[in-house]
Amino acid sequence: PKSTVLGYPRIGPRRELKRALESHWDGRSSRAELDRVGAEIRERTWRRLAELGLEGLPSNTFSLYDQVLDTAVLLGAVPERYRAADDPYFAMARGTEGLAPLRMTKWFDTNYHYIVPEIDPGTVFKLDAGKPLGEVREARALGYETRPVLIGPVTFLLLAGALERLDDVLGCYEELLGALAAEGVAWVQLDEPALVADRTPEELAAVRTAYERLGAVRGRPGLFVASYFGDLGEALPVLAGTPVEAIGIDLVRGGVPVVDLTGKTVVAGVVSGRDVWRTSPERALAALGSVRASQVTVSTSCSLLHVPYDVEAEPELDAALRSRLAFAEQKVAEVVALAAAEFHGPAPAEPSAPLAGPVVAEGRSPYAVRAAAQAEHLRLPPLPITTIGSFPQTGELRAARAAVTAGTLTQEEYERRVEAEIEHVIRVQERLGLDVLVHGEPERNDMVQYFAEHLDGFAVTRNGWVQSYGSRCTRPPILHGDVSRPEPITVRWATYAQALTDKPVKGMLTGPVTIVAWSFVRDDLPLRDVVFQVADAVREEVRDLEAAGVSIVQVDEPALRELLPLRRAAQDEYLEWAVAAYRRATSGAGDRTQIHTHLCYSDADQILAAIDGLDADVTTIESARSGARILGAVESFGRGLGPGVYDIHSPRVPGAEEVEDLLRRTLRALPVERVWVNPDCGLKTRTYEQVEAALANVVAATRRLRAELQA
Ligand code: THG
Ligand code: ZN
Repeated sequence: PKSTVLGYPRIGPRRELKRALESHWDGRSSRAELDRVGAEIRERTWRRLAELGLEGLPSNTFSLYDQVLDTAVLLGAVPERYRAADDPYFAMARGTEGLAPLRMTKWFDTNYHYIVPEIDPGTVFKLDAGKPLGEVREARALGYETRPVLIGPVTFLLLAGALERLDDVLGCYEELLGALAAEGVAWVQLDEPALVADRTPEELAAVRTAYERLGAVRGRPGLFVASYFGDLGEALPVLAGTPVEAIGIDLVRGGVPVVDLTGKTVVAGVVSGRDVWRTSPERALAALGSVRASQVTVSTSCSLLHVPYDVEAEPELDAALRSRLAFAEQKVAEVVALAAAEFHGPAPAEPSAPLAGPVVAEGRSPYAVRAAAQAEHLRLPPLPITTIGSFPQTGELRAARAAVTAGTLTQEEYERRVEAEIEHVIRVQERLGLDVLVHGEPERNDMVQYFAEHLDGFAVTRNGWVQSYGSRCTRPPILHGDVSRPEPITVRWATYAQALTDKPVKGMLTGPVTIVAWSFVRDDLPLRDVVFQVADAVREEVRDLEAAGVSIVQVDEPALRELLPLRRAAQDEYLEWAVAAYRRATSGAGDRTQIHTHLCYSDADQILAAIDGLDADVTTIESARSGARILGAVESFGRGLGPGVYDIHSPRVPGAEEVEDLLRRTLRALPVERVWVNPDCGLKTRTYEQVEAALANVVAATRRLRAELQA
C-alpha cells in the first residue's frame, strides 16, 4: 500500500469504551454489552480509515485494556494465580479482592501506561491467537482486508525482563504466522519500539535471531517490523540484514536512514503521532524523497493512540489555532494526501516573542542555612506529618464543575462549594493531628490541565481525550504560544485555607517539566526553552504565594523521569536543563520559605542524583508500594525526605504497627531531623473513610516514635 497508519485511538470518540468498561466492572452491564461496544468502535474505525482513503488498514489495534497485556495473553503468559479468577484478563489488569494487579509502568517516553508482563522460569508459552484472528475476520466480514498489529517478540521480552526466553516465544510467533497465513493475511506488523533505545550486542543478536527465524516460516505473511519514538541506530542494519520485507522508521523523531534499504519497503513515519500539529509538507516530502528503498509507504511516526480523535469535535477552539491542528482523523487525511503528493500545508505559526534572558541565579542560601531559618519560622515537631496534596475528589464537585461549564451553576456558587470543601479538609486534618496541612485541591480537575486553563499560551480541549491507562484518560492541554501568567492562580485558595488554621498550609503547584510533559507542545522552539517559559510562570506564582504569607510551597515534578531521553547519550543534557528549570521556578523563594517536591513511581531511584539536584528542602516520594526499596539509595540524600509510609493505590487501610515499622526502617537510613511522615502519593482516588482511618494510624505510629525519641 502507499499509505497506512501504525495504530489508532480506541477509547471511542466520546470515550464510549471507558463508559462500557467502568459499567461492566461495576456490575451494571454484561460482558456481551462490553464486547458490543468494542465491536462498534472497531467497525467505526475501519470505516472511517477507509472513507478517508487510507489503503493499508491495521487491525488488532483495539484493546480492552492494554496491548502489552493482550500480547501476554496471546503468548499464554498468564501467571498461575490469575487463572482461577472470573476474568483473568481484568484480574491481571486491575486486581481482584484477593489478588494484586500486575505492575503498570510508562510506555517509553509517553503518558500511556502498560501492564508489565510477569515471566519466570516456570512460564509455559502457548499461543492463543483468538484476538488477532478474530479482528481479521471481523474486518473481513465488513469488507476490509487488514494487517494485524502485534508487539514484536524482542520488545515484549525486554519489557518483561526475560529476553532469555526468546527461543520459546519465537515458537509461538512462528505458529501465529502460520495461523495468519492460513487465514489469508497478507501482512503482519510487529512493533519493536524497544529498538530505538540503546541495545547491547546480545540484544541486537536477539533481533537478528528473531527475524531470521520468523523470516524462514514457509508461506508466512509479509513481515513489517515497526519502530517508533526515535532512531533505530545500530538496530537498522541488523533488521535490514534479515528477511523482513518492510521496516517502519520514525522520520519525525529520528533522522533519515543512511543505510541503503534497496530490496525493502520503508514505511516512512512522516506524520507525527506524538503531537497535534499539522504536518509541514516540505519537511515530510523532503524526508520521503531522501529514503533509499525499493518502495516507500507513507505513514505515521507511531500509533495515533497518543493523540485525540478529531479537531472537528472542538468548535470552541480559536479558529487560528484550529487551523494549525491535526488530531487522529486529520493526520490520516495528511498521510493519504502525502501518498498522493497533493498536500496543502498548515497556516504559518504565530510569531514567537524573543526568549526570556537567563534568570539571575539569585539563589537561595545553602541548605543548612535555609533549614535553620525554616525551623525557627515553622516550629514543627520532630517527624512532621503531612500529605501529598490532594484529598478525595467528590462526585458532587466534579458535577458542580460540569454544571458551571453547562451554565447551570454560577461561578460564585461553585466557589462557595469549593471553599466549603477546603474548610472540611482543613478540619479533618486538624482533628487527625497532622502538622503541615493541605487545602486538598478540590478546585482542580487535573494537576496539569488546571494550570493550563489559567496560563496564557495554552488552550484546553473539550473532547480531546487520550488514553492514559485502561479506562483512564487525560485531556492534554495544547501549549501553542508564549507562556505567561496573567494573574495569580492558586493564591486565592491557598490564603483562604491558611486563614482557617494556625498550622502551616502548603501551597501546591505543578512543576514546569510536568506541565510540559503532559501537554501537547509547540514544535517551533526547543523543548528546553518552552519549559523555561513555564518555569518563569511558576516562579511568579511561588513568589506571590510567599508574599501572601504561605510559608511552605510544594512544586511537584512527577514527570521528571518520563521525559528522560531513551538514549543514554542524551540523558545528562536533559537532566541538566530539567533540573535548572525546576530551580528557576523555585529559587525566587526566600530562605525561610520551605520548598517541597513530590515524585511518583518506584523507578525514582534511577534519577536520585537529579532529584537531589532539584535542591528542594523536602522531597516526598513513593516508598511503601515498592517495599521501601528506595531506602537503600537515600543515604546520599542531603535534605528533608518523606519516603511514603503507606500505599495509597489500594483501598486497604494500613495498621499503625505497619506504619511504625516502616518509620523505624526510615530512621535507620536517615537522621531524624530530616525525616518526614507522609503517604506514598496524593489521596484523590480514595474515599474519606479510607483516608481518615489510614491517617489516624499514621499519626498514632508517629506519636509512639516521638515519645521514644523524647525519652
Ligand atoms: N494527570 C495527567 N497525567 C498523568 C496523571 C495526572 N499521568 C500519569 C498519571 N497521573 C496517570 N494517572 C491517571 C490517573 C487518573 C486519571 C488519569 C490519569 C483519571 N482521569 C479521569 C478519567 O479518565 O475518568 C478524567 C480526569 C479529568 O476530568 O480530567 O482519573 O494526574 N495529566
Ligand atoms: Zn505521587
